[in-house]
Amino acid sequence: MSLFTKVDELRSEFKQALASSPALSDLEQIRQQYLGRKGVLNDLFKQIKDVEPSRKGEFGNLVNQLKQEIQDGVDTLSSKMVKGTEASSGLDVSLPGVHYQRGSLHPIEQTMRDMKRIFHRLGFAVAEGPEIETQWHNFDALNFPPEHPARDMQDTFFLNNGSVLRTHTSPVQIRLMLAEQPPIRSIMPGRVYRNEAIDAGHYCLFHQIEGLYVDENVTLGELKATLELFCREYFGADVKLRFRPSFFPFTEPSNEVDVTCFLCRGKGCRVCKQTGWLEIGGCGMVDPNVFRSVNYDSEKYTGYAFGMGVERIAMLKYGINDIRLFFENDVRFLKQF
Ligand code: FA5
Repeated sequence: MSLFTKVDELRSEFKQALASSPALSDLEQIRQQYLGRKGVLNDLFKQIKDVEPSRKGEFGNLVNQLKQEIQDGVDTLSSKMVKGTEASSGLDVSLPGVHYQRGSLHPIEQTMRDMKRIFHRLGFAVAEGPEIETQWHNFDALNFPPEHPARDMQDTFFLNNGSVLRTHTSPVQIRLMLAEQPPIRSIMPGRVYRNEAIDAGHYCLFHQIEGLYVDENVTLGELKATLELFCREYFGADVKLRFRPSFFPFTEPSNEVDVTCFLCRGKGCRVCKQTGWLEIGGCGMVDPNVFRSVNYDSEKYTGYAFGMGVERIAMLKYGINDIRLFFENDVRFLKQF
């Protein structure tokens, strides 16, 4: 290959090297490879002695021209890259500052706080209990018979040592009554777990707020009045409540509490399955068997209890039609609260 062809070849090699988006450190290597003391251009200059005398001048000019092209190419690209680095690392002090987004409370935490605030005004203290519970607190002391379906593996997460992830906040009632004597007027907020199929209205973990009032002569009327007051405060004065007869082993009589559907305002729609009502929780008068398991005198004391699903209440309040949104933590959802 003639030395003249070699110059052309080096030029196109260099252009390819520049076009391959080298990093800043690679660019320095390219400069050394071509322009360094032991670089290819110095080699070419040394070979000028092998060119026939009449073309020595022409060859020298060609190599000098290539040297300049290489110098310019490396300089231009490296200055572009340095500028880019400065901008991305915020070195340009004339640019406006970066604004950080501030976090906010999760809608479930907000709902719990709003609910607690209302119950606080109604005279309720706050108590808490563990999320890993003994079967005695979660079931036996609450009058669940041994063969009750809620104890089934299908509904309850069992741990290897025989404890359970609490399936409701009602075991905190037991802990509270074992620790204190009546009168008791307390709410018990917390996370609960159920081994159930997940859908728009059900999740395997959710939050409840339990309520318990025990004293002499506590009546079902007081229970209804308390829940009505709470719902009016929380949902607004026009909300309607419905108490449906139901069954819980730990209350007698027992009711399920429904409020008017947030979407159709009671007319009937897809969300409320055309009933106009949505269930928010269960309630009832404490069963005397529960008083017996905590050594309370069931002849002397009566009491009411309720347990509400916090996610369901938040869904009603904010018109959310899928419980899973609370657990996905998509910022586009969370920042609306
Ligand atoms: C109970 O858990 C009773 N411990 C409530 C109670 C307390 C009754 C005190 C009487 C006295 P229930 O299984 O119905 O009841 O659950 C109560 C509320 O939790 C439901 O009304 C609903 O709002 C919510 N809930 C139940 N299962 C789920 C679930 N898988 N996902 C989200 N919320 C749920």
